[in-house]
Amino acid sequence: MSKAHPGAAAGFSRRRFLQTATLAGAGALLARNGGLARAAETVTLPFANGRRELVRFPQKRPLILLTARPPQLETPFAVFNEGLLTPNDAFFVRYHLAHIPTEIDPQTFRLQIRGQVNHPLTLSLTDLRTQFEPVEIVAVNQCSGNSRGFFQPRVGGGQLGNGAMGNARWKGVRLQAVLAKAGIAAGARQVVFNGLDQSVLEKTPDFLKALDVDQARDEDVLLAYEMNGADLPMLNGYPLRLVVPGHYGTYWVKHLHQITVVDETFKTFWMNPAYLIPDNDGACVPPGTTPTRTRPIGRFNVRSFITSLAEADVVRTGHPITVRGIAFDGGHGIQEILFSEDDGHSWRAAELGKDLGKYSFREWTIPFTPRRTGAFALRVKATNRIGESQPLEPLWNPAGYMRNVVETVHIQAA
Ligand SMILES: Nc1nc2c(c(=O)[nH]1)N[C@H]1C(S)=C(S)[C@@H](COP(=O)(O)O)O[C@H]1N2
Ligand SMILES: [Mo]
Repeated sequence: MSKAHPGAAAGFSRRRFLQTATLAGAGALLARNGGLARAAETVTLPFANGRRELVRFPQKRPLILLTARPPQLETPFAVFNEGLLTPNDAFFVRYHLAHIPTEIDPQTFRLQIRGQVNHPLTLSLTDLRTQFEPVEIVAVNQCSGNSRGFFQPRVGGGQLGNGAMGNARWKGVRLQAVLAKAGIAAGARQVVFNGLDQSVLEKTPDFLKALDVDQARDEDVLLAYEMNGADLPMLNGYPLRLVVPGHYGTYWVKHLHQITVVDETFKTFWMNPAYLIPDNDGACVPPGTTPTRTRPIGRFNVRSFITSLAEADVVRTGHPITVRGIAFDGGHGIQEILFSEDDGHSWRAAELGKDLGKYSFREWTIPFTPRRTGAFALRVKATNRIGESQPLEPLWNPAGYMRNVVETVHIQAA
């Protein structure tokens, strides 16, 4: 754990020191099961068994604990009202396998590109930074199971509130450019991505994800080494992760160290049976039933949230306020936000805020004056540029993926 002594090597960069130091800390912390730095606080997500501890992991502020091994942490929802970019220390964390890296030496780290390519490559982080054009893109990362805890009837899996999402400015190089340098051989079908994390039990399959070659060649898919202007936090994939804008987080492989081009549709547990959705428009089936046809999960559906008011907040009657929130979709961009102060009976158009790109959270605001005392059910509904919107009633599927019902926040005016 202490193989790197910051003082030992001349010219050791401060960044390297900080990274190494933090990761050593992470290792110690994560190894001591139950020895996590516990904040005294808990939060209660608004569904049965929603009580959660707030826990501080390395490089993170206190986040909502779902599981400690592997780390699964949710962003407290109030963070989404602080700004359009989710700070690195507040960004959610999702892992499938318990053996996660806690220390990675950026000097010896290598990314391998192999398989059905004309020139297999082995690239250092410096190679990536110097041989390819740097690209930045603001994009939402969201877990397929974000908001699963709200499913009725309840479904198995991590009972998440709405905090398994985040928006960041990712910097890296185009996967397209790296694949072009390696030269994809004729007949190649898919590109498979492997991260450094491993399962503890032999029978748990390694976390491998695949994209079709065409998708992998999309100019927006990045190999990212920075997030919001800093190195990726360890728990978000240091030193390199895949960024697949508009697509669910399951494809955003962290600690990415191996890219294999294959001439088949790759079969891995994490592509099938995991992460399959009903093969229809709403990715839904009648509650309690099993889909007959499925397909791999893909792009985000449209979502929108009120961030400036929370459930049970009290506002002053007759006092004008600005209600604010965020919306996003799978990469077409948000066209319109409608706001209702009467539980969806009437709607008004909200004003859209700054456009940080079609994959980003889009801010919206609307003036609201409660003209009477009592309960108000505020709702928000977004539509994207190709006319996709959100259902007024929740759709259901057995894995609890892709929730995107029109959200409601109940407040009181007094
Ligand atoms: N190596 C690795 N990458 C991974 C995963 C994982 O378990 N291992 N989980 C994926 C899933 S399901 C999600 S939702 C995102 C979460 O990204 P984050 O932890 O940076 O928020 O990482 C993805 N990349
Ligand atoms: Mo996920």
